[in-house]
Amino acid sequence: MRGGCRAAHQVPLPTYADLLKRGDAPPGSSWGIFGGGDMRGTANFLSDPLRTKAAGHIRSGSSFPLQWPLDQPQPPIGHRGNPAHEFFRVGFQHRGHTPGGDDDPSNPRHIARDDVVRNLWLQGSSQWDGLAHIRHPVYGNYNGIADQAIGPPCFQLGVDQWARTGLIGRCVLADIERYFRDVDRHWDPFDAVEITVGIIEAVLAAQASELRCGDILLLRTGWMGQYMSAALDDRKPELTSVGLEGSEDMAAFLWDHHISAVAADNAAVECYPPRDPGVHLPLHQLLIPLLGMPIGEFWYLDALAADCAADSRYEAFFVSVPLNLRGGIGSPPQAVAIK
Ligand code: UVW
Repeated sequence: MRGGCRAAHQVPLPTYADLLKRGDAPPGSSWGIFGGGDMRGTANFLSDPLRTKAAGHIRSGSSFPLQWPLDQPQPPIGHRGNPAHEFFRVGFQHRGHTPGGDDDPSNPRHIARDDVVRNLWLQGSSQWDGLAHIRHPVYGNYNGIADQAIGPPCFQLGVDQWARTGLIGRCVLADIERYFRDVDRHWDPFDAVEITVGIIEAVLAAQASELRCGDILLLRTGWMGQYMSAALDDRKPELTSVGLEGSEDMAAFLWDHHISAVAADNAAVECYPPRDPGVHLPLHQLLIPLLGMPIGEFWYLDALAADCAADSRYEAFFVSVPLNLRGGIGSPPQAVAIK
């Protein structure tokens, strides 16, 4: 039990080992711990005192946006498509506007433009996976929320639950790619190799980084940088990726450090494809529906990582304001780290 979490919740939190013994809720779940009707999960660690303390990490004021453009990666990975951004001239009539104004710049009624993004897959680019993204095959959705409550007309368990306060706190970057380069060990982000708890601990120790209650853990694998630096014709959208081990050990590490969210620059945070082809996205199953932990994918971490390596400070103030989209399954992170 860490002090910051006691301050936020007043009661000691159970360990992951305790959670695995639960008889009143699915084993390994945090259901009920943040309240019976809770739909925010581990984002509840991000309390007012924690945000205030996190702001103390701003020293230089340098800011690092953490997402790629909405239409990247290109080509899109898996079944997700390309967004189409369309622009419109808007003609003003006496009582309002009408779309479809002509392109004549001298027409005094046509001073406005609108735009629309069609086919925007909220899981296609840098994103948060919301808590409705994954249902556990046995136990269902986080906190026992019924399937019928997801999407219209109830719109429960959406990213709008996080938009109300934002996801704001302290982030810690674990630069795994740099660690492997520094110790001269082979590292190819396209290998389906599992990152174990031991590897994360070694990276954090090499950086002299410590995790605290409520931290947003950012994992840089180098996957997106490698994908995006290849020539367009050479990019292979069938996914193989280094990533976190999909195990209870990993879930225990994240829960017992009271991590509020975990995000990476790869496609699934976890290793893909999974070791056991019969279990799809095993870490997603342990984190999203059982623990209620936000997962961020396809993030842009390279500029932040370069700055952290330059000043040996791997912690920053972190602000993310997901879309206020009722019931949204995912959202661009709209995230920035400020050092
Ligand atoms: C994959 O598609 C691999 O992961 P997610 O559904 O979380 O985006």
